[in-house]
Amino acid sequence: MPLIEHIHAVEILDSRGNPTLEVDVIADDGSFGRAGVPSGASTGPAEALELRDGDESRYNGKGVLQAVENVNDTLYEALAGVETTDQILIDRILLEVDGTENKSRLGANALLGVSLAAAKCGAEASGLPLFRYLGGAHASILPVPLLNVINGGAHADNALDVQEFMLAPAGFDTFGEALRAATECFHALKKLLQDKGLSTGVGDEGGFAPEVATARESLDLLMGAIEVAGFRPGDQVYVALDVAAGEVGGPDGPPYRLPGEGLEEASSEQLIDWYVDLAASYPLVSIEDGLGDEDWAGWKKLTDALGHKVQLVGDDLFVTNTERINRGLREGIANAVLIKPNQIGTLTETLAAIDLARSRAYGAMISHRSGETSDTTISDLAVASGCGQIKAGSASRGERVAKYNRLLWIEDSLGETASFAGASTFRQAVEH
Ligand code: 2PG
Ligand code: MG
Repeated sequence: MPLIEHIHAVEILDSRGNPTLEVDVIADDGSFGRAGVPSGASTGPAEALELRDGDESRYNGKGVLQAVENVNDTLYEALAGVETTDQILIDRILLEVDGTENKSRLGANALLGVSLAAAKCGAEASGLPLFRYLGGAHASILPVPLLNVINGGAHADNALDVQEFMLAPAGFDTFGEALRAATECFHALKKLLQDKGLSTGVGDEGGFAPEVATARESLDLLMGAIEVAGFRPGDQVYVALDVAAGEVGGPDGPPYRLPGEGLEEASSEQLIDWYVDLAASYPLVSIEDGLGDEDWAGWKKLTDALGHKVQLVGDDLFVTNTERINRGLREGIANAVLIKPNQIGTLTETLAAIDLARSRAYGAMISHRSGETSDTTISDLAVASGCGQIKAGSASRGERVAKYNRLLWIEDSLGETASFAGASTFRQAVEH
C-alpha cells in the first residue's frame, strides 16, 4: 500500500477573505489529496480550537502561519512513511502528536486539513471516489439539500435575529430534482424581494439578507417563493431554521434576546412557545440550535414539547463531539446532530459522531461552515454516511454550489443505483 511521502500546507483565503489552510498529501505511488479547511462565525465554545496567529500586523490577527508550520514540520514528520489508506492510524497519530483535549497545541484547523487530505489521497490510491472509499460499496443515498436562502444573525448585517431560513426540498425522487426545485424557489424569492423593493444582496452563505424584521415575515416570503415557483409547500418543499440561539443569549442560555421578534429578555420556555407557534403555522421540519449551547435543561423541555413533531438539531450544543452527543442521548435531548468536521478536527472522530447519532436513530445533518473554501469533502461524506441531509448554503456563491454540484456528479455516477433520502430523513429523527 502507498506510503505518505509528502505533506504541504499553504495559507489561502476562505470565502469571507480570512486566512485558512489548504493541505496536500502525496503518497509514494504519486496519489494525491488536497483539502481546504472551513471556518465558522457562530461557533460553539466547546468546539476544538482553530489556531490563529493573533499577529495584528497580518489579516487583523487572523493569519494561520503557525498552523501551516505545524503541518509542514511537526505533522509531516509524524506521518511520513505511514500508509495513506490507514485513516484510523493517521488520525490517531494526529491526536497523539497534538496531545490536548481541544487540539489547542497544533490547532484543529491544522489537524483537519491533514486528516481530510490524507483521506482523499487514500481514495485516489485505492482507485475509488471519496464517497465509495469512505462509505463502501453500498454508499448510494443522496441527501436532502437544505438551502439557506435568507441569512440573518451573525451571517448578515440585517436586523433578523434568526441566523438561517432554509428550504428543504424533500418531496422529490432524485437529488437533482430536489436541487432544481429549491433553486427555482431561490429565483422566485429574488423576484419577490425585488417586487417589494427589498435588497437582493447575499450574506455569507449565499442567501439573501433583506431588511425584513421578523422570522414570520421571512417564512412568509419562503412560502410565497415555493408557491410562485410552482411547488407544494409541506409536500414537496418544507422549511427549516437555524436559530443559533447561543448567539442571542448568554453563554449558559437565558435570557435570550431577539428584539426583532418582540422577545427582549426571553426565558427558554418563552422561546419554546414561540417555536410551537411557528411549527403550527409553517411546514417546519427542522429547528437547529433552538436554545443555547449550555441550556441543557431548556433543551430537555424543548425536546419534550416539539421533539415528536420537528427535527431538533444540536449544533453548538453537540459540536460534533461524542461526549456531548452521549449526554444528549442519555438525557433525551434533541433528536438530531449537526456534523461539522472542523468542530472536532479529524475525519475519524467525525465519522464516530455520525455513527453514534445514527446508532440511536438520531438524525445527522452534514454541514458546511459560514466561512468556506471550494473543498467538497462534505458532499462525499454525506453520501458515504448515508445520513440523508446536508446543508451547504444557498444556490449562489461558488463555495456553496460547489458542494451541491459535487452531489450532482455523484448522483450521475451512480446512475440507477442512486436513491434520494426524501422526507423520511426528517421523520426518522422525530419517530426515534
Ligand atoms: C451554523 C453554521 C453553518 P457557522 O451555525 O450551522 O451554517 O454557521 O459556520 O458560522 O457556525
Ligand atoms: Mg448552526
